[in-house]
Amino acid sequence: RGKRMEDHLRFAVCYWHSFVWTGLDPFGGETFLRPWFTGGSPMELAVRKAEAAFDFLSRLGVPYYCFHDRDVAPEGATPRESLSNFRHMVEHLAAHQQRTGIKLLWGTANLFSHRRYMAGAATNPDPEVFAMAATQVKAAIDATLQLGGENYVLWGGREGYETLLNTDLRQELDQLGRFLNLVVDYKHRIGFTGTILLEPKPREPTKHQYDFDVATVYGFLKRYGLEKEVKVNIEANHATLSGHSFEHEIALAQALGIFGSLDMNRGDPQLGWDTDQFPNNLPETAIALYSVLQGGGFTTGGLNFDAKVRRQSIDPTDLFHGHVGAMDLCARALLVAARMIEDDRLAKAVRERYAGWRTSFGRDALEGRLSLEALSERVLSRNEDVTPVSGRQEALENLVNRYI
Ligand code: GLO
Ligand code: NI
Ligand code: NI
Ligand code: NI
Repeated sequence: RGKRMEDHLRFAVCYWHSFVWTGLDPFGGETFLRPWFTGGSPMELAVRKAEAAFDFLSRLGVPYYCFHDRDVAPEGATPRESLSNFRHMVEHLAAHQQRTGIKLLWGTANLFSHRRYMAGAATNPDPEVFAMAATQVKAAIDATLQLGGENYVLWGGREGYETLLNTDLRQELDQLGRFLNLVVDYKHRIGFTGTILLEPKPREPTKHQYDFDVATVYGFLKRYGLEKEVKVNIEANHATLSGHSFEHEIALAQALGIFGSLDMNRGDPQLGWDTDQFPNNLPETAIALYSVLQGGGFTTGGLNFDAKVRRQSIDPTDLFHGHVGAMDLCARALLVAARMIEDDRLAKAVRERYAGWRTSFGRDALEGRLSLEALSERVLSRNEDVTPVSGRQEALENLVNRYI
C-alpha cells in the first residue's frame, strides 16, 4: 500500500534489557560483568553506559532505541537531584543521537522499580506518590519531545492489585483515568505530536494488572474519554500471558482503531511468565506481521525488541547475536506476510465469507435496518432451512507454511 518493505523495518533496541539488566532474577543475583556496570560514580557509569549503548546500536545498524528515565540516569537522593541527573543525561543522549543518526522510537518512565511505588504509582492512594509519578512522567515526556521521540509509552508496572480485600477498584481505575487525562492534556500543551501508547499486560508484577489486554484497555479508554487519544503497544509475551495470541491482540487493536506499536519477543506457548526471549518462531511472527500489514503497517510505531539474553549468556556478543537473529527473523516474517497478501488466496476467502454484504437484503439486515419482525418474516416465508456460508478453516491456517 504505497510502502516499501524497508519502511516496515522500524526496529528498536530497548535500553533496559540490553544495557541495564545485570542478569538478576528472583532466585539469584547479577551474572553479567559488563564494563559499564562497575567503577566510578553513578553518573560516570551512566555516561559510560550511554557510550557503550550507542556503540552497540551503531554496530548493529538499528534505526531506533527506547528507554525509561531511570535506565539512562541514576535516581538521586531527592526528586530534584533525580531530575537534574536525568536532564544531564538527556543532553548526552541528544549528542549521541546527533552523532550516530539513531532515533528514539519512544520514551517512558519507570514507575515500578523504586520502593515508593510498591503499592502502585498512578493508582496509589497516597497523593504524594501520585504527584511523584506525575513528576517523572512529565520529565520523561519533556525528554521524549526534546529527543524527537515518535511515541510515549505507559506500561502500568505496579498498577494492579494483590488482594481485593483492601482494594477499591472503582477509586483506583478513576485515578488511573485521571492520570492518563493529565498526560494527554500535557502532551497537547507542550506540542508533543507523538502517540501516547498504553502497554497491556495481565499480571506480573502485580497479581492482577488493570491494563489486562487490548479489550480491557479499550473499555478503560472509552470510559475515560481517551479512545481517540491513546493507542496500544502490544507485546507478544503479554498477549499469550493473557490467554490470547499475538495476532489476536494486533487484529483487535486495529479493529478498534487503537493499534500503535509492538514489543517483540516470543509469545511462549507454555505461558508461565514474561520470559522476554528474542522472537524465534517464523510462522508465529509471520502471522502477527500479516495482521500489521493488513492494517496498513506502522505509522509512528515499530518493532521494539523487549527481549533479553538468558542470564547465563555472560558473553556480551550474545546480545549482538540475539538482536541480529531477531531482526533477521522479523524481516523474513515480513516477506512471508507480504507473500500472503500478494497471493490473494486469503483476500479471496474473506470476500467469499462476506459475500452477503454485497446483496441488498444482506446490507439491510447486517446494517440493522430490518426489525426482528421483518427478519422473521423473511425466514418464515421461505419453505427451506437456512444454510450458512461456510469458511475454509484448516486450509487457511496452513497457508502461512506455503510462503516460508
Ligand atoms: C514488562 C514490560 C516492560 C515495558 C517497558 C516499557 O513486562 O514489557 O518491559 O515494555 O517498561 O514501559
Ligand atoms: Ni556529562
Ligand atoms: Ni514491553
Ligand atoms: Ni513485558
